[in-house]
Amino acid sequence: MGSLMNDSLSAMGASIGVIERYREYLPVSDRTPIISLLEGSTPLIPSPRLSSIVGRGCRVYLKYEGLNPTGSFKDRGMTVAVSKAVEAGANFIVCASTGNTSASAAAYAARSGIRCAVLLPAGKIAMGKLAQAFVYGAVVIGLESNFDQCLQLVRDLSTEPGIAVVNSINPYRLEGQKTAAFEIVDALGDAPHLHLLPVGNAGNTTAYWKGYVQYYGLKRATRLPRMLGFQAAGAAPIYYDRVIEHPETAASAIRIGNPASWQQAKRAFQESGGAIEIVSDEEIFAAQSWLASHEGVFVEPASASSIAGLMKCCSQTACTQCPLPSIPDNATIVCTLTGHGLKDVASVLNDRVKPVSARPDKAAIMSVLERAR
Ligand code: AN7
Repeated sequence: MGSLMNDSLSAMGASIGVIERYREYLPVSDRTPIISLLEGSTPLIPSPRLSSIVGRGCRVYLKYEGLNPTGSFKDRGMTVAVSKAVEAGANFIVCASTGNTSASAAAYAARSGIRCAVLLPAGKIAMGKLAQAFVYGAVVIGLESNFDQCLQLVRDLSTEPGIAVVNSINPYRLEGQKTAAFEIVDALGDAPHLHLLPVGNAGNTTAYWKGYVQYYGLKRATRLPRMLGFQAAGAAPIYYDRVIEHPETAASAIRIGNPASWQQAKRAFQESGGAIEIVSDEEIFAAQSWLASHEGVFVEPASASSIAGLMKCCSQTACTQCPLPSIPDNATIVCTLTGHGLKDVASVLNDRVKPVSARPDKAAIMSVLERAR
């Protein structure tokens, strides 16, 4: 059914999901039921202001993954993982999550008609993501533990018949997520010189690198980017090269102390001539606010870490192994923005953000405008 229906959808100019778009590079066959919400094909938005901050004729682009169906990059991997789970006869998918994976898993489970359970660190999930897990109909289990302990429990569940784990320890997740690298190369005509992204469980770094290497091997790109990852300073196991027992950051999506794809991501940073760095929560929130108010792009805090990182690289305090100075003039730079800002509105609704109260008449409004001019 898939191909006929999708042919006519394409003919009508409708969008297609990542499995249909990149089928030849993904582990699916005619027997795989395609569970899709038409994820992927997200915009690569030029950022003139970041480009001028970097200077030397460099062009900065934002891969805005917040525009996926559930508001994060997780949908790319979930379409493949859930399609393969259904193909294998699973009737329950489970995942541990800092929020976005659970939202995505719950949506794709709903779409496919199988059940979904999500194991979450209680009280540590942004409200938008929690609302998504509930409304898509998942069994939501809050645990008095952190993400890393939730993931261990999910590993323990994986031996149960009928249950499929859809965390990024499931290789189909990374296969789907690598399509973001394909899209970037397809849009730019080549790989960028530098790619920046936030790092939590490190699956996305691993997936991007896999995608870039694959396209390079197929001669779809003439180069490989340097990969530059950013962890929150209080949750930076790869940067410090040790497990963090009690990771802490207000960027709840990347509050992870023992990443599942640690070694693969470390290899990606090394092989690409890139680096793993840290940004403080203050730098993350400043970057989130700057990006929204200067480029009109609202992302969740974790996603702003790639922007915070780029700004840090352009400042005096950049690390000694920063790859930015070694990229050529007129280079292309891509920052992945992993999740939508509306996922976590509490993070911006602080004391600073209060409406100005005014009498409901024109003169009163005009005096407010005059003060803001
Ligand atoms: C917005 O949802 O791990 O380094 O359980 O939600 O591939 O883990 C989320 C991770 C970055 C980190 N930005 O990506 C989960 C989860 C956002 C995220 C990351 C996450 P990885």
